[in-house]
Amino acid sequence: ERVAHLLRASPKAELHVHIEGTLEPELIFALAQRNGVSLPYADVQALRKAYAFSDLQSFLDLYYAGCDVLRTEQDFFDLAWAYFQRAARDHVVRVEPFFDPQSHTVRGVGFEVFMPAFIQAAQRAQDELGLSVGWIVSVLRHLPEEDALQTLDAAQPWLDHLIGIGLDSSERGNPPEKFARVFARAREMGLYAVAHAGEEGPPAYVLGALDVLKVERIDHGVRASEDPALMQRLAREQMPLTVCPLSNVRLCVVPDLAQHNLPQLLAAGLKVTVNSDDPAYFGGYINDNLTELFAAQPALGAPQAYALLRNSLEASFAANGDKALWI
Ligand code: ES4
Ligand code: ZN
Repeated sequence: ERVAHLLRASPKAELHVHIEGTLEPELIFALAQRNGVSLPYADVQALRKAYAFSDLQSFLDLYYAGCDVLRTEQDFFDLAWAYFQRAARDHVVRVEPFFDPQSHTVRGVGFEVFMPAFIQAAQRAQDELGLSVGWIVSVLRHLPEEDALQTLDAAQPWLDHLIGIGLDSSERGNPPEKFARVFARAREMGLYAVAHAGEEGPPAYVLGALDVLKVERIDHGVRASEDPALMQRLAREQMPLTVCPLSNVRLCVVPDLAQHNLPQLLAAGLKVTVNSDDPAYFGGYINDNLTELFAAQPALGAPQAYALLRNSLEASFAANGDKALWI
């Protein structure tokens, strides 16, 4: 209980959250009404009931369908501002949200619609909530590399407002190597690099993200525990892992929180962080992820709580001066 309070009340960074994954069913219905979009669900409860996933793809199908109600600059502002207010309540001081441009450009909604909204919401978060924001433009790995290169081109005018490049969507069959050119160009543009790897995919995908994409964080990475040599390397390099416990349970990556391998990853000396991924779909924001995990795992106590919170701030891409303020 004492540790749970420490976890909830302490300043922390959220390093793995998809802004489209913070779209709550209530907002889906409100935006559908505002935009004259019809939904194949009777009400909010019916939609929530559909959030029963068997794997990553079964989730992604609903996640991309949910995006369809996002049409105007106001929609994207409302989405991001609602999330920032929610994050501030969990004492998040720094957030590095992903956004998936291709889930919008495919519907004819371009950077000129969502970027001004994201920039304004971030500015307001800084001014009114003291919440620091760094946007990560994420490309969809189930689509061709050429599409990702075009997405990077479209992002170029907004570079001042971006901190990194990410890689998400269907992992199996879409190894990191497919995006070598995209990540090389993003690096030339001055972006930090992260990639989802070792969520559903094998440890080899974590290696590919490190060696070919040259990422500075691994998103998920929980399957690294299947490869002892990789574990030793991740520990030696202090490579941050942005682990999302409730996501892993909801997507059947692990059977339940009690069997999550996060304590073993921490004990092996890896730089682990706890994050919320798609909180509107997975049943909890960052403090829910922390407190539910600790409640389910007797091996987690105050030392682990302190390590996870400090890791989150250290692994952020915030300027060193900002980090010095928090750590
Ligand atoms: C995602 Cl949990 C997860 N994995 C991969 N791609 C994603 N995009 C949004 N959530
Ligand atoms: Zn994710």
